[in-house]
Amino acid sequence: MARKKIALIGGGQIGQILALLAAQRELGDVVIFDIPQLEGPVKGKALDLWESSPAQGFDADLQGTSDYKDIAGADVVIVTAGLPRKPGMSRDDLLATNVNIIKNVAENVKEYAPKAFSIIVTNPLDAMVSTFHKVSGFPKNQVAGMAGVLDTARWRAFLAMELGVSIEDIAGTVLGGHGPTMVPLPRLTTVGGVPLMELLDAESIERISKRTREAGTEIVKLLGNGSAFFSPAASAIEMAEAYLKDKKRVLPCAALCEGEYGIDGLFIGVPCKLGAGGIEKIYQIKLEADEQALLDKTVEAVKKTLSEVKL
Ligand code: A3D
Repeated sequence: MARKKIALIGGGQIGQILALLAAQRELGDVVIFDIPQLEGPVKGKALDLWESSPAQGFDADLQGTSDYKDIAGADVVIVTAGLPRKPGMSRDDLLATNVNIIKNVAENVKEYAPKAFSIIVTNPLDAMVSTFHKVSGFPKNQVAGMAGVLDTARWRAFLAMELGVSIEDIAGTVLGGHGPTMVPLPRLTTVGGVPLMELLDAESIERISKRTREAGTEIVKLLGNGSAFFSPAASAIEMAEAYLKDKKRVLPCAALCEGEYGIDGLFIGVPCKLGAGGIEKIYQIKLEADEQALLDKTVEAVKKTLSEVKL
C-alpha cells in the first residue's frame, strides 16, 4: 500500500512539531510548505528531521518546499500558516493579517489537493476555518478546525494535576469558540467513570475552568514571543490520525453546524465523529440552561469575529 501524504502549510513552530510527530508515527510522507523567503529553512528542517530517521527508526520521506505543486495529491492538509500571538495580543488581533493568508492557502489547496481532509489551526480559529471553507468550496465534512482537542487536553491535564490521578482516566469535552468564551463542561466530565462534580467543589471547578479558558494566554506570557506549539501540534495530529486510520474517534472539532445546537451556518467547537469520511457526525448534547447560556455567549463571540472578515 502506498504511503499517505501529509501536507503542512506553514513550517514554523507548530509546523515543525507536526512534521516530527507525523514522521514518528509513520502517518505518511510529509511535505512542509512555507513562503519563498523561508524555502531554505523549511528544506533544512525537513532534511534535518529525515536525517534523524535512522536514530528514531521511522520510514517517511520529508520534503521542504515553497512550491504548492509539491503538495499535489495530499491526503491531509494541516494549516498553521499565519501570525501567532505575542504577549498582550488577543487571537482576534490576528484577524486582518491571517484572513488574507488563509484565503491564499485555501485557493492553493483547492487547486493542488482538492481531496485532502483539511485541518485548520491558524487563529482566530473559528473565523479562519470558516474562511478556508468558503474560499475552498470543499464539502463541510472535509474541513475541520483544531481547537477543541487542545482545549479539552488542557482541561483534562489541569484536572489530572488537581486530583493527582492519571491523565488517561479523565474524560470530558470543551465546547464553543477557541477563545476566552469557550465552555468546559464539568457536569459531563468523568474520572474513571466517577463524576467530576462528586470529586471537586464548585469553587475548584470554576478555578480550573478559568485556567483552561486562559491556558493559551498563560503560555504566550511565559514564552514571551509566540504561542503554544507542542500541544497544538499533538492535538492536530490526533485528528489527522483519526482520519487516516478511519478510527471513528469522538473529538471536539470546529465543524460547520447547520441546525445542531440551534446554530446555523457557523463553524464552532462541537463533539464530532472523525473517520475516513472526515467529520462523519456531529453529536448533540442535551444542555442544561446554564450550559446553553454559556454556549449562546460563545456563539455570539464567534459571530462577532466572523462579521469582521472581509472576503
Ligand atoms: P509561526 O512559528 O510563526 O509559524 C507560522 C508559519 O506560517 C511561518 O513559518 C510563516 O512563514 C508561515 N506563513 C506565513 N504566511 C504564509 C503563507 N501565505 N503561506 C504559507 N505559510 C505562511 O507560528 P506558529 O506555528 O506558532 O502558529 C501558527 C498559527 O497557529 C498561529 O496563527 C497561531 O495563533 C495558531 N495557533 C492556534 C492554536 C489553536 O489551538 C487553534 C494554538 C496555538 C497556535
